[in-house]
Amino acid sequence: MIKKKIRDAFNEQIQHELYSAYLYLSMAAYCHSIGLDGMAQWLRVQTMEEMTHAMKFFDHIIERDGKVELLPIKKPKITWKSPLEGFQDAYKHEQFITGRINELVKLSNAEKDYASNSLLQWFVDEQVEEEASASKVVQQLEMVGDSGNGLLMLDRELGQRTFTWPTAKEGEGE
Ligand code: OFO
Repeated sequence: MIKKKIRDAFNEQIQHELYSAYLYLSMAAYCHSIGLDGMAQWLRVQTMEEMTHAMKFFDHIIERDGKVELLPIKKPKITWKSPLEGFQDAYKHEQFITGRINELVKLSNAEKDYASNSLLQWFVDEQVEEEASASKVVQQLEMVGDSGNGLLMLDRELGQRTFTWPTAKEGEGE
């Protein structure tokens, strides 16, 4: 059975991951509103990924006989000055999430919870990718600057991103 301390921290992490989904979905709506449907597609895929992150914590709590308690999710920002500002916010947010994951690793070590630790190792690796992909888009947007053509080309490229549901094994957080 999962310890209360870890369970409470994982319930909070579900809230953070769902907030991530909310933030990306809000950015997707913003990108649609300014005609950048490719960026919106990238962000919609990211929203789905965040849902799978939340579900990994959800499943872990349930499998270890813990109680899932869904916490309120705050309203995300709904508009940005530019896509660049939006992706800069996303990058900052991913750095915040990395910090949360690191705190969870520390907690699971202190509590000698090896099962949680194993789950968290997946997130440690995932956060490297999460930060890298947000930062890459920030860099590309900085390069494009005010060029409308450049922005349209980047929009087309980001629009290629697709979402695939994790396999049963990944979905179980193993
Ligand atoms: Fe769940 O990794 Fe992004 O926020």
